[in-house]
Amino acid sequence: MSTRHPTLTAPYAERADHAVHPLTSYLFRLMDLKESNLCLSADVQTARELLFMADKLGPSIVVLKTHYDLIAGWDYNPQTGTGAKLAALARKHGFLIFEDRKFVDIGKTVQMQYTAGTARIIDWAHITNANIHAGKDMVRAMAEAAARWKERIHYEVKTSVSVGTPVSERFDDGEEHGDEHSSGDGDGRKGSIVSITTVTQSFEPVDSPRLSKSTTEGDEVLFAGIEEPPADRGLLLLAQMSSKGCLMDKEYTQACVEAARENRSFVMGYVAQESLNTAPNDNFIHMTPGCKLPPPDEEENGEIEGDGLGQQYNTPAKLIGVCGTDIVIVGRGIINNGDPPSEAERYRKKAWKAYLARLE
Ligand code: 6AU
Repeated sequence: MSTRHPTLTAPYAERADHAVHPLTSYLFRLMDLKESNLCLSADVQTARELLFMADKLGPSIVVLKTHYDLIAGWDYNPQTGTGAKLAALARKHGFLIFEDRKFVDIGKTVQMQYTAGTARIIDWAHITNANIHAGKDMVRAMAEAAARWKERIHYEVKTSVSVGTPVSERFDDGEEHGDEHSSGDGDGRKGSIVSITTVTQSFEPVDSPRLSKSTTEGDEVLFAGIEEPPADRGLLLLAQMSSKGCLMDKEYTQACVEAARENRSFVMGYVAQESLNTAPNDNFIHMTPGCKLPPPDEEENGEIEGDGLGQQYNTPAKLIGVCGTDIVIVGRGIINNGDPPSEAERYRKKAWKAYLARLE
């Protein structure tokens, strides 16, 4: 780890001023405002539970991480579905949505997976992540797709369709209607009914970065104290993993650092186990999973047991204070607790305390 890089002792509010990526800058400001450097990994089983957790734990977190593909009952409707509902809760409580999709493929494929298909991830997730084993070009491909998306959503397409559907009486009443809907040849035979369809499309500038003005419950409730996030999308590079025996070596991690520096307007930072800011002007944000606290009555500095399936855990104090991460990602440590909102608050306080201690 690079000790004493300036970002390790700079307050988040100050780092917001120097961040290249608008969403990173926004996130640092949000962290400062909410006094939270906690990301909830909402790995629950149903869309209902996901939205419940987002609503109840929203006040304690700055990022909510999803794996949309493990959620049963995910509704793909872009206007009223699960993504749109999550986005409404994000606006209500002030958090960003991070879809932990770990994209890895050739550039063209990831562009399509990111912006289209079933889930249309880019529409509702402010942040996503990528494993760059396929090569750095894939990051550029995603950046280009995100830039095109931003350009497109600046205009919301309003389409109204009016169809002149013939009413049944006109077929059945045996009368001729000498209007534009009927074409009779005047020989007494029944005229055929011509339906007129009018499609009007208008482009309206979207002032707010939200994509869809859905009527989702709570949509109009906005978190106070900060404006809505910018319409930019951001990427985190999966530079190191928390799992035992992870095959990502130093060379791979270094390639992530290079890819991040080459794509500063799209790459916000890393999912990593330690701070990777080493160059003087590096100000990337770091998010770290594999985080757990011992029960409240136990010694905090002891070893934390893994999950038996390869996951390894460290405390917020170690990850933030020693390893230099910015945001801790916590899943089962919170959601498996009997009282998730209180447990989220316990994690938020511990993680924030570790950050304040790092500044000293
Ligand atoms: O707190 P947990 O162990 O219940 O959940 C950790 C979450 C899971 C993992 O898919 C994810 O964090 N994760 C990641 C991410 C965020 O990319 C990388 C990693 O190295 N380890 C890890 O656990 O949703």
